[in-house]
Amino acid sequence: MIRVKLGKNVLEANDDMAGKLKEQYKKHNIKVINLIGSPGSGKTSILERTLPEISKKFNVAVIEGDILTSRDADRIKRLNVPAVQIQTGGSCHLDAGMVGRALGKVELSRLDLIIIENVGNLVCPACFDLGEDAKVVVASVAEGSDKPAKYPVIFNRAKVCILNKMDLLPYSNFSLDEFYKDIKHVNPGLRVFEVSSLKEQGLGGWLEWLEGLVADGGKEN
Ligand SMILES: Nc1nc2c(ncn2[C@@H]2O[C@H](COP(=O)(O)OP(=O)(O)OP(=O)(O)O)[C@@H](O)[C@H]2O)c(=O)[nH]1
Ligand SMILES: [Mg+2]
Repeated sequence: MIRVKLGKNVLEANDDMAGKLKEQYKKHNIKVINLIGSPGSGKTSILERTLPEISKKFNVAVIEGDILTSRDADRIKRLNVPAVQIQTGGSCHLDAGMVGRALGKVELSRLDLIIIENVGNLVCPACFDLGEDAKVVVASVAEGSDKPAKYPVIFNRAKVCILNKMDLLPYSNFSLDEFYKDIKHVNPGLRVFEVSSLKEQGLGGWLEWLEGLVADGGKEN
């Protein structure tokens, strides 16, 4: 009983803070993506393919969430894209307070888009609003096709799913039929883009969707 109450209070406090973040994003006309997926599903690899393209049209910054290390932020900075690393020190998700503090380290007035790469986890990040315009869930062929059925909350709350590592399809028992059947059940409106970030394949639809989101109110160069 007490555990339920505490959980509710934590989420309510987070929602209050997320509301403040939303106001900040709106004031500066910035679109925000919350990228969520299992460890190793390819979130940073997708960013490494996405950022060089989206940066041609829009000013982007990345907020990276990890338990330890700044390795993902270092990968993003190599692309000359501003990146702030949040080290949660153990927490399995980012919360709105952490993101609020990270925002102090980016130049909001010149940005059109912030992409937040959440801590690798399909469970907790789904419940913590970061004030984003869209949650994007990254699944991968290597994880198996049953993930939408087993982790329905994130697949339900996401606007887009990137199914990564499609190059591994011939070498795995991943069933596209099962994957899409479960998605239809959990979130029939979910847009799915099948990609291989390794082989740079299938990224066009995703980039088009992202550019469309930012152009809808962005400060185009
Ligand atoms: N075969 C294949 N491997 C990929 C693909 N995308 C990423 N990888 C590999 O998967 C591994 C994990 O990729 P990351 O991009 O670091 O994954 P991540 O989701 O950011 O991982 P965390 O931040 O630790 O949660 C790396 O070895 C990548 O090279 C892909 O499309 N195909
Ligand atoms: Mg990563």
